[in-house]
Order: sequence, then C-alpha cells, then structure tokens
Amino acid sequence: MNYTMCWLEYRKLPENTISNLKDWFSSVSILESDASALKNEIREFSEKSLDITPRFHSRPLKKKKYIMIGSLDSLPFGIEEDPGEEGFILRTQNWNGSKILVVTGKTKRSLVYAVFDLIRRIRLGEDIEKMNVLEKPKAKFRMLNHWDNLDGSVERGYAGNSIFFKDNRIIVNQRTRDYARLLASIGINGVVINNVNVKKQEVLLIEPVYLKKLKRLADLFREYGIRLYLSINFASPMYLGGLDTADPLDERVARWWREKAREIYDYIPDFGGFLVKADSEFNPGPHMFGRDHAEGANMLARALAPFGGVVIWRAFVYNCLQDWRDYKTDRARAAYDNFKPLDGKFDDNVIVQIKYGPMDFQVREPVNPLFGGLEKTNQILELQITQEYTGQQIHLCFLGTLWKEILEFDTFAKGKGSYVKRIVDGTLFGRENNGFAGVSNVGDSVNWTGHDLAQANLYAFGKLAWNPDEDIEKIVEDWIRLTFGDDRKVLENVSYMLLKSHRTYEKYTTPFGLGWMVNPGHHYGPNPEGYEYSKWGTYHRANWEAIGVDRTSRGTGYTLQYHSPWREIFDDINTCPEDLLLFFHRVRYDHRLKSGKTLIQAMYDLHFEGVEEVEKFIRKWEELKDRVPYDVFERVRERLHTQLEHAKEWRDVINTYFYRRTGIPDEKGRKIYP
Ligand code: BDP
Repeated sequence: MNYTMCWLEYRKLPENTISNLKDWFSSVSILESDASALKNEIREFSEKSLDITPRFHSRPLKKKKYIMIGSLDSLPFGIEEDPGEEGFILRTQNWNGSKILVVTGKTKRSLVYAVFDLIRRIRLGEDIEKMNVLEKPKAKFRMLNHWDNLDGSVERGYAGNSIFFKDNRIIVNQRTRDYARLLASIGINGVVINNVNVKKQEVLLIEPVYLKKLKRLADLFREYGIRLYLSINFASPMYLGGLDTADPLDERVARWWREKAREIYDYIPDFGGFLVKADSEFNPGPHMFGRDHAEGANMLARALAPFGGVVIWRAFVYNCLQDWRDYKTDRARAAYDNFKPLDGKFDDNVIVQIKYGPMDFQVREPVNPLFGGLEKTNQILELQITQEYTGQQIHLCFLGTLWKEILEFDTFAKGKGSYVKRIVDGTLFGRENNGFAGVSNVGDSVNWTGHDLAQANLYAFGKLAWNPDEDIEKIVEDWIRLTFGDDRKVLENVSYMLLKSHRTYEKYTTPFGLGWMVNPGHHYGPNPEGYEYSKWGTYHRANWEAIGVDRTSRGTGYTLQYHSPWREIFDDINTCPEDLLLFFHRVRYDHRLKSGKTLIQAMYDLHFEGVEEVEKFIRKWEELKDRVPYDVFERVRERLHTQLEHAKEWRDVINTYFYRRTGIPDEKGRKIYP
C-alpha cells in the first residue's frame, strides 16, 4: 500500500487499553450472512490496534464478554428503540449470563456505520463497558460529487488524478475499497463518480461497455452502504440514441430514457440516480427546447421512479456570458430567479442541488436565498470540499467552520429558528429527500487530498452531513486524535491552525465578501481585475472612490430574495454584517466600519494580519516535529512555506491595487507595494 489511510490508520493502542479490550474482541458473534465488510474492519482493527486476530461466530456465544453484531431482526432478544433505516445502537448489557456489546441496526448499511463508529469510539478512549449509543443521521442524502473525467483528470482536482478513471477505463481495486471504507466511516451513502460537465465523448458511460465495470464498482460500494450515481448529459438521446432532439416533452426522448434506466438497473439494481447540470455553462438542457427545468427534471425522474432512483438537478444556472455593460445583470440573482418560480413543480424523486452561496464557492458569500425560498422542493446543499477558490490544497484552509456558519444561518422562512440545517435535514418543510453534497477533494495522491490537513475537510463534511448540530471543535478534535494519536501538543496546535485557517485565508485574499479577485480560468493566485472586464465576469466595479455592487433594493434587488429581517438587515449598510459588506453594497473607501477604521485601512490591516497568521501557523507546525510522522511533517511544512509566499503575494498585489486606485496611504506607513 503506497497511500495513507487518513483517520482509519489503526495504530497500536496502549497496553492497558489492549488488555481491557482483548476479551471483547477475541470472539465476535456476527448474526448476519454476507458480512465481509464488517469482519474485515474488525479484523483490521484488532490486528493492528490490539495485536489479536478475532474469531468470528455466527451464533450467540457462551462467554463472559463478547461483541454481538446483527440486525434488529436477527437478535435473540428485543430492542425497544427505533434507530430508523440508517441509524444504529451500540449498547453493553447483560444477556444469558454474558456481558455483551450489542451492535445493531435495521439495515446492512446501518451495521457498517455501527462498526465504524464503535471502532472510532474505542480509539477515542470511550469505555466499552459503558457503551450506550443511539445514533441516527439527520439527512437522508449524504453524497460526494466527483468531478472526475474519464481520461483520469479531475476538474478542480488538487490531489493528483482520478481514483475512478484512467485512460477512459474504470478502476476497481484495493484503493477503491479503501475509499469506500473511508466514506462509510463518516456516513457517506452516495457517490457520483463523474464530472457534472459530461462531455460529448463521455456520454458512453451509461452504455453497456461501461455498465459492466460500473456494476463491479457498485457491488463493492454496496458492501459499504454506498450507492452509485452518475452525472449525465441531457442531450444523450441525441448522442447515443440517434434522435434529432432531447426535448423532454417528446415521447421518443422519454422512452429512450425509460429504456436506458431499465438497462442501467439491470446491471445495478440499487443504482442511485442521475446528477444533472443542465442549461449551465454550455451544458445542454431543457431550455434548448423551450422547456423549463421542472419539465426536464421530471421527465428523467419518471424514467427512474419505477426503480427507486432520483434525479438531482443542479441550481447552478446563470448566464455565463452576461453582458458586462448592463448594470442590471446580477449573477447573484440567477439561481433564485430561475428556480423560485418552479417551487412545487418538481416530482417527489427530484432534488434540486443548491450551492451554498448565490455565486460560486467564494471564500465567503451570503447563504443562497433559495434556502428558505423553496418550500415545496426537495433540496440538497452543495458544498465544495475541493479548494477551488480557497487555496487549492496548497493553502491550509479548513472549511468546516464556514460550513457550520452556513448551516446555522437562520433563513426566517417560517419565522425564527428556520435554520439551513433544518432545511437540509428535511424537518423544516417536512421533506424527506433532502441532504448534502460535497464536491470531493480526493485524488490518487499518497495522502488522498494533496495537503495532509485537507483530509480534515473530507472528514468534517461527512460528520456535518450526518449531524449538522455537532460542534465543529469536537469534529476537529476527533479528526486530529484519530489521525495523529493522543499527543496534547499536536491536538492543541493543529486545532488552532485548522479552526483559524479559513479566516486567515479570507484576510489575505478577499475579505468583506468581495471574492473573485483570482486569476481567471484556474482560479489560483491574486488578480484584482481578472474577472472585471471578462465576459464571464463577476464585477466589483472599483473606482477611485468606492467599490462593490449595490445589490440592495435600490440596486439589483438581490436583497429582496431574502425573508425579513434579512432583507432589511442586508439592505442597510449600517446593519449589513461587515464580512459581507462589499457583497451587498457599494461602499466608499473612507466609510467607517464599526471598529472606527476606514474600509481602506481595514483592507490593508487584514492583509498584513493574514500573512502574520500564516507565519504563526508555521511556528505552530514546527513545534510538532517528531510528534507527527516524518513524511507528513515534511509535506505539510513544505506547503505551509509555499502558502506563506503566496499569501505575501496576495497581500502585496491586493494592497497595491487599492493603494493605486485610491491614493490613500496606509496609516501605519507599512510598505504597500514591493
Ligand atoms: C465552478 C467551476 C467549474 C464547475 C462549475 C460547476 O469552476 O469547473 O464546472 O463550478 O459547479 O466553480 O458546475
């Protein structure tokens, strides 16, 4: 094996812990047939962490202490609580003269989750004798989206090549299994393996040549409770079926999709469904045929419905060639303008997948007003785990803190308490088919994520999707301890770095909700006007006296897409949260912030501060030499140094830009341009 196992790296536990656990793990009774994934995991853990090889039995035992694993139906006694379809119970109790740790749930998938959770708890030091856990995931869909191309490249991938594709072939190997283990251990239950941009030459993925191998992949995923999904090209009936249209209301098109669905399900009976990027950034969609998104999505949904599949339809729809001369055009409005009128028109097995903000995964954006705007539509919150605009896994940027803020945002859709997390878990509007999607940050690099510490983003995504109420500090702490062991110093320093890193990145790049000052195309590194005069533009319209787009009711009207009191709060420059000030308002550089500083001075200060914080991260990391594995230490250290260099570049380019625009010098007399 030439890659690490991230938080599943089972290291030997301390001797006293081992002696307490040996009895429990030496014989394990598994009342399920076909439990190889469970057995493998228990064996792997026991051998590596406890130095024993467990024996498996298919019946209850006569033994003082042991672990009994089985679905609720298979247990020789009743259990009152209802763990739901995917939840589980871990409980130590007396039964039939033995002390047993019962590991149970309703479904195969729930048992997988239970076993991973048991191992996790033990590794974190929980007492097996006192185990009493009932866990249920809050949201039904907990998915990863891979933007992997069939040729093996990964769109916006910063961790090497695809783990699923190489030279137009599908890979199924030990690494695929290990990936499934990683995902199951954090509760992910669905994976879209191919890019949302399905190029013409990639439509073949839903043809038998590929379905045979996809079946093998799906079989492997299934052992870990993961369903396979595919991105499709809306015009497939034209490319593959020889039709002259892909009009969703044309019966020939609908029939083609019905037959295609049947064919796919013949190979993969529990196929999850389709992810569709339609009428967006040159991808075909129903608009091409004069139909709307609901008509497009429902047609596909009806083809999948007989087999239990879903259509996940992305709300990332905007005019990417907007006319930048037109002051009224505002990309921020696009998702809401496109989808709000369709609320209630989607079938039950359609889910609209919405990016967290109205633009495109900037370092900070307001929460997309479709959350709270849509009441009668299933919704998935789309987050970007891959760090496209947040440092491309060269910069340390832990995103869990940002995601937590998004989830805790109160939309006021049904009055106070209408949090985003209650929308995505389905409870606010009483919807079942809701959840989370994260654009994966994984590739075939040795550590899966390029930056070793970016593994924390993947981990935190899964944990928040399972339970958005969990404290982000706790998630970080667990990840560090599972990954690096129990060294206090490591815990202290790494959690300091992770929890601060997003703010730090924001400070030296684009604070105040500005976003976008990146190099066009690849999106790395500073370029203050990179998108300013571009057809793909998103504009800040800086001149000598002010910057920002007026998105208030007096401007583009974007604030009106929010419920009260947000529309009023965002509308007023005095109440608008300052970290989103330039998203909502056009602001003079001499505008006084709450701190008493002018906007321009705060801009300078934040950029200097951001760089100083990176310097501090480096000091914190240096202290961990010999406390974390040598190769990890070196890899992270190297990236931190690159980050520092690039953070300085950001600071200098952005500060110089503002200095030259305004002619206002830094009050503190620091050197602004190199
Ligand atoms: C943008 C990416 C682009 C994706 C697009 C999307 O730059 O590569 O195709 O989002 O989400 O962030 O469809």
